[in-house]
Amino acid sequence: MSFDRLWADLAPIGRSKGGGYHRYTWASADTEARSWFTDAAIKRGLDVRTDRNGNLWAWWGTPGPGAVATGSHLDSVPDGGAFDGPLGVACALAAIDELRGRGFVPARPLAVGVFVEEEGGRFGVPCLGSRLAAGEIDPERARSLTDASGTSWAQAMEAAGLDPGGIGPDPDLLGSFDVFVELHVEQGRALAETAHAVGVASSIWPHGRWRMDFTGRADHAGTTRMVDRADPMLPLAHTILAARALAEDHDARATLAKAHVTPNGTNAIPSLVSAWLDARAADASTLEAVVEGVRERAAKAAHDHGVTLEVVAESTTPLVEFSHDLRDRLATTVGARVPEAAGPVPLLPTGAGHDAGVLSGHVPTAMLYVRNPTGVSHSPREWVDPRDRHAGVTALADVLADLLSVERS
Ligand code: HGY
Ligand code: MN
Ligand code: MN
Repeated sequence: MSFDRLWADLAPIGRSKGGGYHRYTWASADTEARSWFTDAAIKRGLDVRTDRNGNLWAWWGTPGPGAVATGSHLDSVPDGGAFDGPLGVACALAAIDELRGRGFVPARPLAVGVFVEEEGGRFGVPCLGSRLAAGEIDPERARSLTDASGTSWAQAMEAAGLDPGGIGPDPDLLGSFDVFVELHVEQGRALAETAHAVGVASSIWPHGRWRMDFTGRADHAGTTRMVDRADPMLPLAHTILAARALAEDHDARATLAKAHVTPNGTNAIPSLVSAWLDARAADASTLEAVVEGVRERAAKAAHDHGVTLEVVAESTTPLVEFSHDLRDRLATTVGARVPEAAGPVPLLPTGAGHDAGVLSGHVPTAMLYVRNPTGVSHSPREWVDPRDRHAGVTALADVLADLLSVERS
C-alpha cells in the first residue's frame, strides 16, 4: 500500500535520541517534514499552496468553494510518538491513491492540510495555525510568542522563508471548505477493547493551559535559614499535589509537566519559578472548579511562603461537540465495512485537542480515530498496527468518496 512507502519516507525525519520525535515548528525537522509532504503531493499531481499562516494545503482539483478538506499536523511534542498528527496526513495522501485506484473521480475539490504548531510544543499555544486561520488568536500576540531560546514566532517563520506580517484570519480559505474531516491516532484505549480499527469522534473536552509564575527571593542555599526564605519551589510543590488531588476528586485531568526555574542553580534559591498547568474536564463547570481550586491553593501556598503568584491563561478551548449529522454519516460509512458482530462503530469523546476542534466553530467538522493498542500518546510508545494503518486509509477513502461524490450544495 502506498501508505507504507509514505510512512517509510517520513519515519526518519526528526527522530529524537529517546526513540520518539522532535519536530518543532519552523525548525529543521519541521522543514524536512514539510518537504516530505510537498514532494509527495507534487508527485500525485496535487496543487500545493502555503496559506497566510504557514499551513500547507495540497489540492486535488481546482481550489475553490464547496471543497472537502482533510489533514492534520506534522509537529510533535518533545520526544513525541510517530503517529500523533502524521498518521492523518499520510492516510490522506494514501486515501487519494486508493480513490484513484478505484477509478473514483471527485465531484468537488479536495484539500489535504498540514496545520502548523498544533502541539504548541515550541511556542506554547496549541493549534496555533488553525486558531490563526479561524481568527481565534490575535495575530500580534502570535507573532510575539517566543520559544525557550527567546526566538519569536515572527522571527522563526521569517527564517523559514515566510512572511509573518500576513498571519491572521483566513475566511476565504475556511469559507471554501464545506466540511473538514481529520483522521488521528486514538490517544486512549477505547478501540483497543473492541473489534473496531476505526472509531468516530463525538466530542473534545474543554481544556486549557495556564502559566503560573511564582516569584520568590533569590538567596544562598547554604547560608539562608529556612525561616528566612521566600522559596518559590515550595508553593509549586503544593500546587502540583493540589492539581493531582483536585483532578482525582473531579474525575478530570490536571498536569504540571513543564517548569522553568530561574536561575536554576543547585545552590541558589530560585527568584522565579514558572510552571504550566494543563487542565481538562468533561464539561466547563468541572474544568472551572479544578482550575479555580488549583489557583486558590497555589495562592495560599505562595502567601504562606512569602512568594507572589501570577496566573495567566495562555490558551483555552471550549467543549467541542462534533456535528451529529456528520458524525453519524461517518459512522455509517465506516460501519459498512465492519462485520455486524463487531457492533456499532464506537463514538468516542476525547481529552485531546485537535485542529478539527478549532475549525468546528467555523466549518462542519468530524474526526476518525485509528486504534492504538497501547493507548499511549505523547510518548515513543504510541503505536498503530500496520493493519490498522491500512484500515485508517480505507476508512478515510470511503468517507472522502462519500463526501466528494455530492455536488456542491
Ligand atoms: O494537547 C493536546 O491535546 C494535543 O495533543 N495538542
Ligand atoms: Mn498531540
Ligand atoms: Mn495531534
